[in-house]
Amino acid sequence: MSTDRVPPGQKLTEGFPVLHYGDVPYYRDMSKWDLKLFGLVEQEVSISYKHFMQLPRQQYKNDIHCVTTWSKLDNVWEGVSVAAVLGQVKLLPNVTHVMLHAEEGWSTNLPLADFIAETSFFGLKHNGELLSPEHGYPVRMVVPHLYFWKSAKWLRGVEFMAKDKPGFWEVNGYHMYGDPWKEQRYDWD
Ligand SMILES: Nc1nc2c(c(=O)[nH]1)N[C@H]1C(S)=C(S)[C@@H](COP(=O)(O)O)O[C@H]1N2
Ligand SMILES: [Mo]
Repeated sequence: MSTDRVPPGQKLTEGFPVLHYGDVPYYRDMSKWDLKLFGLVEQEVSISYKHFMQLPRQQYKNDIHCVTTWSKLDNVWEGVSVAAVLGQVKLLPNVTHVMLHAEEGWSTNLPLADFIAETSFFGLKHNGELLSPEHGYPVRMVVPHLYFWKSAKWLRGVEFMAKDKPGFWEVNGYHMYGDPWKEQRYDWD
């Protein structure tokens, strides 16, 4: 049994539900895509699609937990480490939190320590397949130790900040941190 891997209030699913606010972006011209690293950095950086695809990749295996109570075990991913991306930029010493910025102004916040955890990464493939448009193509964040809403699909920017600030769902009552093992679903949990 895998109950020790399923946080309280969660149920296992075999499928891969699609959940988001707004429209799925369909890209035609990847030369227009970039990932911006900005905020409290020595110099802002824009990583092109071509450059991002040349960064070293690793395999990751994890379990994911959505706040709407589904969990999915044993996901295999291919992705770029946070260390490889941070190698492109110099952070100022006062950075404590990051805001992940996705297409259409969607965002989510997390502490720097959780962003740079060895288990967090920039996902490109899931279970052997390129991410589908619905699941975040071309690049989504994956932060498996927090509820899955912190794993921004269609990532376009990482903002480095000196204090915490609520992102899109957090403004609407979702928890600022979102630890599934403590059931931090909403800000009153
Ligand atoms: N850009 C963006 N990323 C997002 C969301 C969103 O609305 N927009 N929803 C989040 C939520 S609530 C969940 S549960 C997961 C769902 O990812 P999936 O559709 O690949 O299962 O994406 C997260 N990332
Ligand atoms: Mo979610």
